Amino acid sequence: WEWRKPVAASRRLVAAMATEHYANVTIGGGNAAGYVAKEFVAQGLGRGELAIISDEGVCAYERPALSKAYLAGEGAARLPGFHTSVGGGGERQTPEWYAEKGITYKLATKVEKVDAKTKSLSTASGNTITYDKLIYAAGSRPVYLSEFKVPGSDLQGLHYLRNTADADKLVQDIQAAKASGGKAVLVGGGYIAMEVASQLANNGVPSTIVCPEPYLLSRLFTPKIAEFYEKFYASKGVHIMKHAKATAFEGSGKVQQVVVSTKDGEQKLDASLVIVGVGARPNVELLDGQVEMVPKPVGGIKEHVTNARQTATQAVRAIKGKTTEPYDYLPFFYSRVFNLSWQFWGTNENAEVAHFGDFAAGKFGAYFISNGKVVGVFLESASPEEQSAAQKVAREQPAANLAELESKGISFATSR
Ligand code: NAD
Ligand code: ISD
Repeated sequence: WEWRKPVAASRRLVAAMATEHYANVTIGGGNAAGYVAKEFVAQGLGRGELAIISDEGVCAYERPALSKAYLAGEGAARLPGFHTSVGGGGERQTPEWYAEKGITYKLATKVEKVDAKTKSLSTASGNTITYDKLIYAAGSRPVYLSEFKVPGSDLQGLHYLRNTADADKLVQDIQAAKASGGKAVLVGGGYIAMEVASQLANNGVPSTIVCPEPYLLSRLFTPKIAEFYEKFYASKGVHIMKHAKATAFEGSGKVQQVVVSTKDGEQKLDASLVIVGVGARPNVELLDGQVEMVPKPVGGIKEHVTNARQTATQAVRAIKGKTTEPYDYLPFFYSRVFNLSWQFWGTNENAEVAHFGDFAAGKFGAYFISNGKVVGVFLESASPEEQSAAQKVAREQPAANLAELESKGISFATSR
């Protein structure tokens, strides 16, 4: 027995050393984490009172840049330029910023288990961390085509885009395609496909969007709005295949061709790189069975970059006892492609649409009406004043009818 004692004692010592405690812990190092830190600092934070645990290798950054300015070729955005909270008009929170504020930022650290009852979590490297308050901000991951067993979906040259590591690999392949005259295929007809296709065109790489729906971004655009963007993309040399599905990827080791099936049959597209944007899944498994979730198939917590920023602020205010108000969020979406820029506030669910403006000149919009009220507004190429007026309309939901909205156009919002 004698020889065992020191071993047991040293095990206890190691266990004691590996357990850390923080008043506040944030799991996830995405947009929300950066804004959590910002709000804690604004509300007053003692040294050592906050730890952020992230499996990414860099401190929180403005994720929207990855499908936009990060891919721009010359003058592209790079860290530390777009660390949070520059997108929300705040300071650039570099690693030094967190150190100065006394915030522990654990990079490249994967949380493997959370026990909400005992308020503790364990990391892949075997450390245990306990907390008083936990902010769960683990974000999403891409939907992978391997989940659907699409043949060839494990070939090199297939890209997903969620973090800087993904974006760096994509930039390398874009540069290689540029140098060798390669072509790209985009699988999916949503945000990633549209934003990345515009950057490929800016880089001089020809591309084809393989869109399963009858028109682009069909969960938000109307057919008339989509038509404008589709014509614009065509004028920039982006080919769009609709009602089309990528059914296989071919090549030896690296992708060379994409098999696409449409209602007219099957064809093969040459591709030296493929970008897959077929949706995202929330990373909620760590809390499975421990908290209430949005029912499936949506699952998890609805997320958008503005929502991530605002929920972060709300969570910190609630922790600090500064608010008991329920969270009030007006859904907002936006995109920037080529020299275009659109915004949408509110909802488009089960709504009738009043289009307005000059589609030929590229300055237009749409009101979405449900039960006699304006519930959503879409604008392309709008001034900041027009944008604030549209946002106010979507929030206040005034009564209106289609004919009035079509004839008044943007002045319905700006003259209120
Ligand atoms: P998305 O939901 O915008 O588009 C998904 C597209 O993939 C749709 O056309 C869909 O029909 C298609 N699709 C779905 N399953 C498929 C399958 N098995 N095979 C082929 N196509 C399939 O998703 P995304 O473009 O991948 O973007 C992912 C997420 O990234 C978005 O949900 C959003 O949160 C975020 N994002 C947002 C912006 C923005 O707001 N401007 C920009 C980039 C990314
Ligand atoms: O507006 C955006 C954008 O461009 C994104 O990539 O929201 C997303 C965020 O990253 C949230 O997913």
